[in-house]
Amino acid sequence: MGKIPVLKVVIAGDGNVGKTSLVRRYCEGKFEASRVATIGVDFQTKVVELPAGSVKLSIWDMAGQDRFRVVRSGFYRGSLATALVYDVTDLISLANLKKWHQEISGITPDQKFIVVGNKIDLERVEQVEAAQTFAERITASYLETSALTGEGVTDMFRALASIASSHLSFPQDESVDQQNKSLRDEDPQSPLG
Ligand SMILES: Nc1nc2c(ncn2[C@@H]2O[C@H](COP(=O)(O)OP(=O)(O)O)[C@@H](O)[C@H]2O)c(=O)[nH]1
Ligand SMILES: [Mg+2]
Repeated sequence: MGKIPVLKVVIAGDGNVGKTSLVRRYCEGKFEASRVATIGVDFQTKVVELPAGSVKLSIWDMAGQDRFRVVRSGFYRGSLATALVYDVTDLISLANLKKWHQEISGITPDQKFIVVGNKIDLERVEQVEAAQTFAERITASYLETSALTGEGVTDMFRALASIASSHLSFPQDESVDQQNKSLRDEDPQSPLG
C-alpha cells in the first residue's frame, strides 16, 4: 500500500473573516458563535478522498498572527495551495485579499489559490462581481461558504485539496512503470505518448 500524501495548505485573510471557524466546521463539524481568537499557529489535518485518490490535508490557519508579517513568511513555506478568505459583509476584507495574495506569492511563487467569500448566511454587501473579477485575475476559482450553516465548506476544502494535489501522479500504489504506462494510455497531453 502506498502512503497517503500529506499536503500543506494555508487559510489566509483578514482577522474575523471566519478562517478558524471554517477549519473547525470542516475538521470537527462544529461552529462556535463566540470564540476567543487563537494565539500562535492553528493547525489541523483531515483526509480528503478525491476521485484520483486520497490525500491528507495539513491545514494551517493564520490564528492570531494576521498583523505580524515577520512571523508569517516561515508559515507559508511548503504550502501548495492557499484559500484567500474574505467576509461577504465586509468590503475591506475583500479589498485586502490583494495584499494577502501579493505577500504569499512573493514568498512562495508556485502557490495556487482559491478565493472564498464566507458568512453567506448574513446579509451581504453586493460585491460578488468584484470578488469574481479578482479571482479571475489571479486564475483562482471563486467559492462561497458559511461556517455557521456549513454551506459550501466541504466544496471549499475539496477544491483546495484538488489544486494542492495537481502535481501528484495517482495512484501511488502502482509501480513507476505502471504509472508511466497509464500516462501513455490515458493522458493525451503526456510527453511520453
Ligand atoms: N454568521 C456567521 N458568523 C461567522 C461565520 N464564520 C465565522 N463567523 C463568526 O465571525 C467571528 C470570527 O470568526 P473566526 O473564525 O475567529 O475568524 P478568523 O479571525 O478569520 O479566524 C466569530 O464570531 C465567528 O463566530 C459565518 O459563516 N457566519
Ligand atoms: Mg482565527
